[in-house]
Amino acid sequence: MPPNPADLVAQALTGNRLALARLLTLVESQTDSAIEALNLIFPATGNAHRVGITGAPGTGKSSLTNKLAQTVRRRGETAAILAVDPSSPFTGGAILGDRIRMRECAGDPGVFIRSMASRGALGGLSLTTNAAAEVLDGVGFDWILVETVGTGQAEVEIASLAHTVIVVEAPGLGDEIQAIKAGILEIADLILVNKADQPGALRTESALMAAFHAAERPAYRHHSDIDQSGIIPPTSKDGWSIPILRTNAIDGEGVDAVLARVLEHRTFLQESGQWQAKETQRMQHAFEQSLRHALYTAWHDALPGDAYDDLLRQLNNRAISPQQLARQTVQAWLTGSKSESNRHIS
Ligand SMILES: Nc1nc2c(ncn2[C@@H]2O[C@H](COP(=O)(O)OP(=O)(O)OP(=O)(O)O)[C@@H](O)[C@H]2O)c(=O)[nH]1
Ligand SMILES: [Mg+2]
Repeated sequence: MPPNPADLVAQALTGNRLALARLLTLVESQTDSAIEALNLIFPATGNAHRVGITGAPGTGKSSLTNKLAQTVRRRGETAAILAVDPSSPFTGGAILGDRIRMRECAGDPGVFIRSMASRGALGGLSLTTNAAAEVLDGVGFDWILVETVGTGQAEVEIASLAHTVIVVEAPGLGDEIQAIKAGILEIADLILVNKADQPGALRTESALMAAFHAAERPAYRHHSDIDQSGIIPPTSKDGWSIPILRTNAIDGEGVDAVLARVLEHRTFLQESGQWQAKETQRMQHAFEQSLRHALYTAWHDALPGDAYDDLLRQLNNRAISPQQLARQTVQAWLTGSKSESNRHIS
């Protein structure tokens, strides 16, 4: 028998981890029960700090996330980790690997780890990831750490559901320039040069700094931009100075400093009003995505038998363009539902 959403939510809210796992599976399904569950948990949300951790494959995102969760635990707070898209072709079989790398957190009830295979999910990555984050927020986790592999659309979507985005770079992958090209740095609130113990870490750091400053401040940069120590101040984003930090995710060196900066970023967002703006934006995004999905489903479900095939046939015959067909379809639908509601009134 399918689980009752209200029971699952009630059990998950008491800290029942099995119920939480089942609730997450339910909300990923985007069924009516999923919507009911999300609606029940929604009033309890809005307290977690959502942190996106993204970067090229193999830069150390999972190892860092694990260390960050431990640092959070030492503050007496709880963390939920969402490892998104571990089924990516770039990281085949990574679920097992992630479990192993995150085993240091295993057995700690203050850390919850969930892998999400989002590929092919209806409405894309952000709809299901946001739903899962809502549940984890609602059941009371202080931190939600979302790991995504930065290989395409995913890392841009992460910016829409995280308060703070950490971009992880590492030496020796030759992707510094690629990352910059792909625009991944544009979404960064913090940049980490991980694997600081490896040769080339300093070079990666300078390459990042140089690229950053070349992009933002062209040739007319003044000497006063360079402070006493000769270090170029980090680039800013809406008034926030983006720090570039070195970390070692194996022994945890530098991770305390990362969390300190993330906390500073939280304060910055709250004091500047951007925290609330991000919340509003995220909810609007979720609403609009859900609305598109609901409208499409309602329209599609109301179609008689082979009406959809007829539409496709018109396209195949080039009798009508896809754009015009969409317009006419909506107009016909609206007219149809108007006359239907009139019928109810009369
Ligand atoms: N030397 C060194 N190795 C590291 C460091 N951080 C991670 N590694 C190693 O790098 C490899 C990849 O680490 P992961 O944490 O799985 O990296 P990831 O970015 O999550 O990888 P994907 O999820 O597959 O994209 C593992 O073998 C780690 O042990 C570091 O700071 N120093
Ligand atoms: Mg990983």
